[in-house]
Amino acid sequence: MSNDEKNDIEEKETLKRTVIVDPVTRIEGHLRIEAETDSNNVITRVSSAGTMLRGIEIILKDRDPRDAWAFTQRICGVCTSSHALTSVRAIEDALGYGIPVNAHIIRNLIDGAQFVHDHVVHFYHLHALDWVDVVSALKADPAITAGLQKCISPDRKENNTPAYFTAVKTKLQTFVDSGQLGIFKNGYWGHPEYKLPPELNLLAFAHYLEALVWQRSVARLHAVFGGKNPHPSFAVGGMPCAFSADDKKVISKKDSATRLDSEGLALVEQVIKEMQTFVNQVYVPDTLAIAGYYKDWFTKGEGVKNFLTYGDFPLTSGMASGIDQNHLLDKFYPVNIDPTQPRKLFIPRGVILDRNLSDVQELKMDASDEVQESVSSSWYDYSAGKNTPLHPYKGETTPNYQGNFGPTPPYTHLNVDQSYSWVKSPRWKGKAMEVGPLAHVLMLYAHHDPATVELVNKTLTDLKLPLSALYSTMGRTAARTLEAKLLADAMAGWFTELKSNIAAGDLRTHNAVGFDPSTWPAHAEGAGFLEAPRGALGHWVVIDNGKISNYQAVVPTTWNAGPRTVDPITKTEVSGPYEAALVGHKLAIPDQPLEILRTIHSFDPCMGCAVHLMDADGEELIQVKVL
Ligand code: NFE
Ligand code: MG
Repeated sequence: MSNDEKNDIEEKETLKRTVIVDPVTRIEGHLRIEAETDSNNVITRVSSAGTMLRGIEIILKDRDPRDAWAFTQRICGVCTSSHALTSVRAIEDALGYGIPVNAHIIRNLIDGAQFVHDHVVHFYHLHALDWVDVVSALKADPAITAGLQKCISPDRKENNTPAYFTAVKTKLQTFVDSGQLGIFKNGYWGHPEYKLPPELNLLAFAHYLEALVWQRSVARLHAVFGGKNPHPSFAVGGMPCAFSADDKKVISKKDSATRLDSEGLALVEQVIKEMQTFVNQVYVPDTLAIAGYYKDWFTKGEGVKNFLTYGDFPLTSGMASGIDQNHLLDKFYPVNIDPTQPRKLFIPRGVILDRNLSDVQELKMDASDEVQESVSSSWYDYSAGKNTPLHPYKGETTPNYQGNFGPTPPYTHLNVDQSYSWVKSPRWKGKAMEVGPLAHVLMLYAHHDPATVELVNKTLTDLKLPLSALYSTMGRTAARTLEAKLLADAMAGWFTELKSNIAAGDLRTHNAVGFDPSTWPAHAEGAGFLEAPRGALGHWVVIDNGKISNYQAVVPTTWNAGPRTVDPITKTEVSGPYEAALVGHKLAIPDQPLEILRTIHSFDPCMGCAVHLMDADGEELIQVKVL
């Protein structure tokens, strides 16, 4: 090798660097990404680290299981209903409660509303600014913007005039002129990777503002059924709301003192329509328009190629009225991949391995060798040893930061070859799994759900893309949009079912039978499941002598953000979905790692959910350094 060549290599070595994004903003909680790059600024290895610790699982020990939902709900204020619903299902599974058919429907409506609300907020307020250059919108022609909206959303009759977009532009100009960009301050405005024309940037900014108003309005569905939002109320055994079939009829005491009447139901119907209108006329067209300018993002950011769903939204059509004793978990919801058989869950349960949609694997939540959590790269200990993953029934939550290579702050790097995160690493049979909207849409597609197949195929045809385009950053983002539409439409159907049940005289929303702890077994175990907006959520509970003896929540963002593990058979490194998705990204400007944000945001992280633990003494454990 000549000296020149040697110098060249040495120079390239010095150009290698680790790009650190800490904290990743426009997410919930604290996430740090350490991305190692080569001399061409291409990412070669990534470490995803949750840098925050909280403590719900420990707090639940020795409590009454009927109260668990209220505690677990405080894991997160973003998925405001998800943990509560998963928790009541876990307790119902453990104790063998059936719930009324109407309670299924109300839960579906609350959960569905959570999805549609959360997805719109994520798209406009958390993720869009990775694609939309707000400052460029100042160059837009309002008349062309109005024409653009008429073109991509012809059904929209309001907010579509040049005057409207002039007013939006003035608002933005005033904001910028004030010198206080506020929440827009740290954007990489002017970055060459922003590709939208100014008019599309202005249109998206207008919808950013509209979505703020819309999300407040549609949150009312939760308040009607659950008393408030965030954190609507739930109950083991059903739902804590009672119906009145006829407003004028005197309700007997046994039916309940507080009741939901025709006015409340009319409001629910109105909210579902508001959801469908905004999704159909704004969210879907905006996603397609923006995606059309970023087609290269349909070929990068894939991740681990494996997808997992627990399934959700029990389908009640055809169920006898009254109490449904058969809703409990695995035993009654086996994987159902025969498209000729009616599904029992709107989103089916299963595992897709290596993109293979024609061979969905069965998943059992209570099988000890399927779902497991590893702490081999996390700041915890397990009594059987750090490298022995545990099924959640046997799960342990023993933080150990200093003994597990947590660096003393202030630090510049984590010990990424040792332990480097507060997030555990959930695995299915040792494999990393992506959960979330893309997993949902793929699972529906694999089950030949007619609405999904039609919507996905039409979207891909419009964008002139193959099915494989879904396995990407933009595919993940588009899947989120499409499932918001699928769910808003499904909600309208579920609401019709609820109304006809009420009209037929079935007013039951709660099953009090079995509520007395003296009737419970001395030992019981149960698993609750749900699809949250960010993916598969499971709670596992062990009840001994009427009290919780172990409680483990394995959360969507834990699946996606968890750190590396070692494959038990091949002994090779298994990256988590965030880590795998970022490898191969080329950073146009390493100091402005917009590409990292695009892919990480496409998963919609919620680190509060992912690390639901806390330091019992409330002491500062890590000082987060913004680099
Ligand atoms: Ni904190 Fe959550 C959702 C749950 S996330 S937002 O969706 O469960 O991992
Ligand atoms: Mg947990």
